[in-house]
Amino acid sequence: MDALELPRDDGQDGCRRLIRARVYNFDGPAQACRKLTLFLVSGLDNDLNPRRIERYLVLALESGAEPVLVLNKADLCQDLGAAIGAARSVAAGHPVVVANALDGTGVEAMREWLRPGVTASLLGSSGVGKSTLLNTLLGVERQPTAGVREHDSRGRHTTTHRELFPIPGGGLLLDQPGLREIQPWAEAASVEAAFPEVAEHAVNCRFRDCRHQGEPGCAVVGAVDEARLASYDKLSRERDALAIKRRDRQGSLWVRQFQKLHDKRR
Ligand SMILES: Nc1nc2c(ncn2[C@@H]2O[C@H](COP(=O)(O)OP(=O)(O)OP(=O)(O)O)[C@@H](O)[C@H]2O)c(=O)[nH]1
Ligand SMILES: [Mg+2]
Ligand SMILES: [Zn+2]
Repeated sequence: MDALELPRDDGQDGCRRLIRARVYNFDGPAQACRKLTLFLVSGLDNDLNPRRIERYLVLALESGAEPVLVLNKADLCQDLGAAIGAARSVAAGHPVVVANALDGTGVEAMREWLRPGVTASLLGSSGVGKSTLLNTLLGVERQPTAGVREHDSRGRHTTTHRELFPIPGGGLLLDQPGLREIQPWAEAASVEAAFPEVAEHAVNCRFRDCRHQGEPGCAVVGAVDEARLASYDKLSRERDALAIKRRDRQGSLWVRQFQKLHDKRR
């Protein structure tokens, strides 16, 4: 039996003491019942970067979490339709939420995923508004926030440590420092999952091991958006290169820590 102090995730104040019985079956410890959600936050005060979103998506899928794309700072966006279209085109079918953390517009939609039993995390570059989103969800200014640099909208790395907050109404939400740069280290499946249209067309390639780089009878080149295919190729190469290196980059470290945190709480 283990005892853990957990912040409540059912919207009530205070802590609860969770007495957890380890249940073993023939395959080892019983499977987790907590759900992991990753809010991949971008700021619309800058051009949306589809290549960065693809990386975040691979990272999320690698961690086993359910990804939700959050396009924050909707109030600063000139062409919301175009931004949403750009996000959808790289979202691989995962949900896209448009938000304004300052006035709360769209933030309510995030509660859809913040329910008892869910551990969620905010992930994104510095200055995209992760802590502001958290404060709005909490209804109090718990985390400090700071203005971005005017000329390029970059953040100031205001949040410096990870902290998990119970959200009124349910769920635990992790606020954390902005990622400086992430490297995919991913398993094959995560890159494939972030680019479903590649696999969809690849079944029609003449050669089973087609790399979609000009081989005859390739069904992917021409059918898949060129920039997407280039990104798929780049991420796949990075994955292959990293697979033989030590996996201690920021990204993989982060995933391990998130998983550890998650494991502790189930
Ligand atoms: N106009 C507008 N500004 C926003 C919005 N959300 C956040 N901001 C502002 O953006 C700046 C950065 O917000 P933070 O919440 O500190 O960003 P962060 O992602 O937590 O940044 P780090 O902690 O450095 O990783 C602050 O000045 C916020 O007030 C929004 O929806 N609209
Ligand atoms: Mg912050
Ligand atoms: Zn091919």
